[in-house]
Formats: sequence, C-alpha cells, structure tokens
Amino acid sequence: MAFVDEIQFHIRAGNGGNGVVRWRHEKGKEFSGPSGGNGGKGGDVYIKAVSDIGLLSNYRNKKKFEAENGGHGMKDSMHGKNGENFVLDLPVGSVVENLGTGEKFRLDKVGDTAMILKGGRGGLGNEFFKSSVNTTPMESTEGQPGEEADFEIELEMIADCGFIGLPNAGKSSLLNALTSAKAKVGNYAFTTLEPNLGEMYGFILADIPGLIEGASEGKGLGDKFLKHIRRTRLLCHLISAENKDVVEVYKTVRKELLEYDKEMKDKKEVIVLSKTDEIDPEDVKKKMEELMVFGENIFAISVLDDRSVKSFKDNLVKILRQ
Ligand SMILES: Nc1nc2c(ncn2[C@@H]2O[C@H](COP(=O)(O)OP(=O)(O)OP(=O)(O)O)[C@@H](O)[C@H]2O)c(=O)[nH]1
Ligand SMILES: [Mg+2]
Repeated sequence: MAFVDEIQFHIRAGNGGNGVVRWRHEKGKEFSGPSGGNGGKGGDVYIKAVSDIGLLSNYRNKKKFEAENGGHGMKDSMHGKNGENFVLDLPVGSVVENLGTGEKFRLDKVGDTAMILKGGRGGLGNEFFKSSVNTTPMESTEGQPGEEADFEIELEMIADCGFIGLPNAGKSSLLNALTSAKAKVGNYAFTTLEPNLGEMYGFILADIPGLIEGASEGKGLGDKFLKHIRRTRLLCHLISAENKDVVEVYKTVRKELLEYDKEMKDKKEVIVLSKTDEIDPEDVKKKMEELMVFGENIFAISVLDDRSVKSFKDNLVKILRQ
C-alpha cells in the first residue's frame, strides 16, 4: 500500500440544536407557562496523535469528517442532547493546517491533542426567556452552526536520525543491518521510493529516497521526502567508497540539503563511508582522511563486515543518547 504523507479533508463541527417554543399543560389550568427546552451544543472536533505512521493511508478514500449535531430542545423543559465530539486520530508528526484561517497545529508527541473546530452553541427555548415581566415568551433561538473548514494534513515524520546520500549509497542496506526493517535493496538508483523506518534501541531511523543534484528543485525523488528529515536530530550521511571523489559527492548532497532548507545546517551529522569492502584498505584510509575536514564523526562501514556495523551501531547509539 502506498505511503500517504499528505491529505486534505473537509471537517465540520456539530451544529447546535434549536431551542423550541412549548407550553406547559397542567390539569385545571388553561395555560401554565413556557416549557420549551434549549438545544444541545454541537460536538467539537479534536485531533489526536497516535503512533501509527502509516495511518493516513487508511483515510485515502475519506473526504469528510464531522462531529455530531446537538439535539433540539423539547417539551417539558427538556434540553437537547449535546453532540458527541469527534476525535480524528493522526500519525505523530502530523502538521494540520486550517486552510481557511491558516492556523497550524503540530502533533509532536503520541497523545498530543488539540481542538481544531468548535461545535455550535445550542439555541434557547422559550422557557429561558421567562421573566416577571414576560411570563409567556414566544421567543426561541436557533442553534449556531458548527465551525467548518478545509484542512491539509502533512506528515513530517519525527525520526531521531535520517539517512541521506546519493542513490545506491547503501542507505537501505544499512537501515536493515541496524534495525529489523526490511527495506528493499537494489543495485540501481531509486530503489527506495518511499521512506522506510526502523527502530534501534528505541531510536527511530528513517531512510529516505536518494538525493541527486537538483533534488531541491524537484529532480529525482528525494526532495519530496526531505521534509521527513527536517525535524530529525541527527543526519547520517552515507557516501559510497566506490566514488572516486568522495568530497565532491559529500558537497553535492549537502548543497541540495541546504538549498532545500538552510536550517539543516545546524543539524548534527555523522558521515559514513559505506561499501568499504569494495576498495583497498589504503584507499579507505585516504578517503576517510579526505572526509575528516567536514566533521569529527566519520565512520567506515561495510554491511558485509558485521564488526564494522556493530561498531557503528554502538557509536550511533552513543551519539543519539547525548
Ligand atoms: N559490496 C557492498 N555492497 C553494498 C553495501 N551496502 C549496500 N550494498 C549494495 O549496494 C546497492 C545499493 O544498496 P541500497 O541499500 O539499495 O542503496 P540505497 O542508498 O538505499 O539506494 P536508493 O534507495 O536507490 O537511494 C545494493 O546492491 C546493495 O546490495 C556494502 O557495504 N558493500
Ligand atoms: Mg534505498
């Protein structure tokens, strides 16, 4: 099933029920005063963050949601029932925008909730208007309509660490080696078409499609998914040792990243020289040295070498725990 990370809905809160005009009928009395009840309040609409990252795909065929309307007032001073609130479950990391007002809600933690639309107030029945000067009010009011709006929901996954790099750098292979994820791996560019997530000691790692030159302008696939790493704490930048000029490759990917979002610059980054089994050990050393100028956290790995993966994993966990 396709991964859905953007969706629009029309959502409506419940209308308030109407107040009514009714009269009390008591035995022996021709007329004994107003008894029309008030309308109930319309249900409010809430959003709530749940942990299921794939949840938006369940809503693919949904266009509308609404909370329950309030009941109308009734005779014998009975008020209408309040409409039930509606709670829309959304994956944690969702950013919900009211397209009418521009107001944005962010669901950062599982369990976060927010009210996004208010139900209409119930109308007033004629009994409400009774007073010493008006004992037979003919008046009642209608319920207020519930708020409604179009919403856009965008999922910005909140992974702890995001894997970036050119296509074919070995990102998905490393995700599979570090976690129990079963991301598709292939010896060609753009094997990964949608983000993959894996968990490592409670940390969420996200593997996104490869970035290419021009990605920030929409080339390839990567830019569509860059938003998913916008909020990660740590970037893990993979560069295949097969590249002759690893410095050039590093710069290409960094350039796309920063062109997409300047703030990515402040993110902590680890650099991984991947597929080291493909070249001679002396060349590994040389390429590592070339990359040293870009940071202090540089690792050499080959997914064919369990020791290198284990050592990287220990270091990554340490960095993530800082
Ligand atoms: N020799 C060797 N091959 C590797 C290593 N890691 C990955 N590969 C191979 O490199 C190819 C690409 O690996 P992927 O993990 O699919 O690369 P990716 O970066 O996820 O690629 P995209 O999803 O296309 O961006 C596959 O054929 C892998 O088997 C490694 O450490 N050593
Ligand atoms: Mg991949």
